[in-house]
Amino acid sequence: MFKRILIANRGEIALRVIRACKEMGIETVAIYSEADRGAQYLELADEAYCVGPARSADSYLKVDRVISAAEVGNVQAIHPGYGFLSENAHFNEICRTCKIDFIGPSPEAMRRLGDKNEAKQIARAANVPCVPGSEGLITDEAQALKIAHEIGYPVLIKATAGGGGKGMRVAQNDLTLKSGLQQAQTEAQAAFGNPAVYLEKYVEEPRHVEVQIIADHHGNVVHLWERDCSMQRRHQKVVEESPAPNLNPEIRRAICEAAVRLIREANYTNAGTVEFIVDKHGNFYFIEVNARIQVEHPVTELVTGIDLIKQQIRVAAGEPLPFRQEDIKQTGCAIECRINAEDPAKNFMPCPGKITQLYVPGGYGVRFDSHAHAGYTVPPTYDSMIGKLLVHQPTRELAIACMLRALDELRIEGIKTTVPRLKDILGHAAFGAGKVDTKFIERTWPA
Ligand code: MV4
Repeated sequence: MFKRILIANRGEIALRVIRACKEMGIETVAIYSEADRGAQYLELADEAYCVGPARSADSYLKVDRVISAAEVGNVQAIHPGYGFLSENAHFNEICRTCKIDFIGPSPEAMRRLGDKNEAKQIARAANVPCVPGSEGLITDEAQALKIAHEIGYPVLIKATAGGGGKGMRVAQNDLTLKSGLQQAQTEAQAAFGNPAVYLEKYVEEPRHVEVQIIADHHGNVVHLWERDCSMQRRHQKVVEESPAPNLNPEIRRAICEAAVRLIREANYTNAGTVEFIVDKHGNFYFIEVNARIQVEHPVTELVTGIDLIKQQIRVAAGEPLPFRQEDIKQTGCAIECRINAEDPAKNFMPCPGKITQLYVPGGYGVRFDSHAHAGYTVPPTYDSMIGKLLVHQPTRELAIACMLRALDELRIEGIKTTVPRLKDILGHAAFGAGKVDTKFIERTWPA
């Protein structure tokens, strides 16, 4: 087992990993930028190194500086968290070269699944349903038009190097397909250095259901059931929950088993999430794999009772998973609300600033994962999430009531937050009825 781990991240996920390490008797090395100097969570690490100025590109994304901190800190492994370098196969390779264990998949698996078109080929090989569309990449306009006529409009143009909704365009007819292709390829080249795109039938108002997976180095691959992440706004998740409400048990089992087949086919190890969309008829389609731990991982921890960060560390250290598929039960209902420093009255414009008062809710079944504290200044440089409020109760009705009580108890003074909108969502009849789809928020509260 590792003696010392560097956390190549910041904020609540850095604190989450530090906590897991401390409970495992593993020392921790944290890194921080000038913008995070003085943040209280850094004091919980055994050592902390400044890796540069506020701008991510000059600090958290600087591979040479992160590796230098790992060398100076004399660590055996690095936990990348989510975002930043967590899905950077080049960084993953550099860790391998420097004989520092990367707590995540191999560079090869990360690269294979990071190419969305290649990930679809792997899905097909694993007999996992994919959205009808182009067999591979689009090479010319005529081919695109032919496929669009076969599958029918609307179609989605997707960048193979994209993901998370980046580099996607909807085309309703031949004209917008031609212009959309041009724009998508130009954008993809600029954003990802790879213009390649593929086509899919556009599934209207889908639900977004993802399956948590963990795989060790001994051939064991298990799923930890699903999360429904349909409550999104501009591709940013707002509320996540498990189980997915109103999901037919046969579909639940089929989706989870398909995720396991795909991860096995991809020779993927450690924690990962297989993302699907589900249409209104209950058909599910593979979309992409997130080759990292995700913001919403605590939702799964609550319904399964498994500490995912500790399991990641154990898998990276070569240990076999301590459980089999039949041991993993989905118990009760967990809901997560992301708390962002944004102003709902100003179209969710980020509003960083100093938190003067923070009153954290508690009580039966309440968890608050956050690095924030009274006196903490939310920096403008990074994404606006300051914490996650979670509840876990025997039923969804009890979970919603508990979340509404906890949201009412949560006090964050000095900055604007998304708490008022979260109360609107959790209190909405459609949400209570589990009638959730990815357009719900934008449809119910148009910008
Ligand atoms: C789709 C889709 C509908 N049809 N693909 C791609 C990125 C991933 N995170 C979600 N993506 C989607 N892919 C097809 N063929 C719907 C989504 C999607 C979505 C799309 C637009 C706006 C918000 C969305 C939220 C979840 C899923």
